[in-house]
Amino acid sequence: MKVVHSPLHARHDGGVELYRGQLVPLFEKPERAAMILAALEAAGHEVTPPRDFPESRLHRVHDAEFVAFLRGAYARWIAEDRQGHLLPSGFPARGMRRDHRPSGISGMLGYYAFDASTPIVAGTWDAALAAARAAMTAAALVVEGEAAAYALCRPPGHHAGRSTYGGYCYLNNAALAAQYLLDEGCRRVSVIDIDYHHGNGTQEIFWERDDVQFVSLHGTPDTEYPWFLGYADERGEGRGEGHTFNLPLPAGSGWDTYEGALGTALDAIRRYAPDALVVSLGVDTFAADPISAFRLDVPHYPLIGRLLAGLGLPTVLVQEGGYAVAEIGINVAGVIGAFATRAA
Ligand code: Q9C
Ligand code: ZN
Repeated sequence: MKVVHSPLHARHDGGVELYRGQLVPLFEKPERAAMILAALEAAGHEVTPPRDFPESRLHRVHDAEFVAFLRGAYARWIAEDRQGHLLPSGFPARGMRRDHRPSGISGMLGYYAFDASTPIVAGTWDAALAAARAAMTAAALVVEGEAAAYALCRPPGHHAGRSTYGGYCYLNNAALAAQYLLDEGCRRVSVIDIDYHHGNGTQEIFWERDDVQFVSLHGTPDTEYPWFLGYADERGEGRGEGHTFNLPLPAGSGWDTYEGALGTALDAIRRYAPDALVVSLGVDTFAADPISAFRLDVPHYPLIGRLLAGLGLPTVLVQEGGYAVAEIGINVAGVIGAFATRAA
């Protein structure tokens, strides 16, 4: 399978996150992409760089002022004489104003961010843009006739909304890929999100749309990040009603529970009958993941790849989470290798 990847991801490095009361080095680190790339190259997959795209492609999914904020945030921060990484320290909660965007950088951070685990450092914009381009390039390859393509995105994207960032995500790579497929001729696209965490950003972006189905399998937000979206009673609104489908599972779930839920998700996609599929591929469902609590093991990832390929759809796979760095390569390569074999 063609793998789209840019070394620019490595510019997003050196950040810290607020985790259980401590500032700790970001779990979402450059070694993740290096391990995935090494495993895919060893398995013989062809690696290709992202293409360039006009900025207007980003605005199909994201608010233009939000994109401009992300691009300029670090320079603003330095200009206001602050140092190091940008992390927000205050948010507009219930009873406060959400309609006014403060002009100072600290207020702006709280306005656009929804957590304190997503730092902006000097190279964050370059890396986020390269990841978005990788996802759109993988979509372009599928439009041009590839059965499937994989975008090795870092930073990930599924928590980023139309004008919000968080959960290690800045631009929503999977949403950009789905929108690209629609803009280039697909009538309906399904997004299946199998990252451990609910893809709140992708859900929000397509909430009122009937040309995108969003199906997600994840740790229940009642105890798991991102806590405030991803419940089973969220089903979309307006034209989008019935096109969002959440399958929250208890922390501690193993393969038996997971396989059943994945089957239910795949049945829903078959009923929607899309022209193409986007997979938000997180492997933080792995038992040894340091921030997640499902119990999947190495042999389960090829099974997931086979089941996804069994839909028989043109497919763009987009990397999301996965923080057990030692096994991230073998687990991603397990999905991609099995998918490529089954789809061929
Ligand atoms: N106690 C992705 O996998 N911190 N993002 C969670 C839990 C943020 C995960 C803290 C986790 C974000 C793409
Ligand atoms: Zn995740």
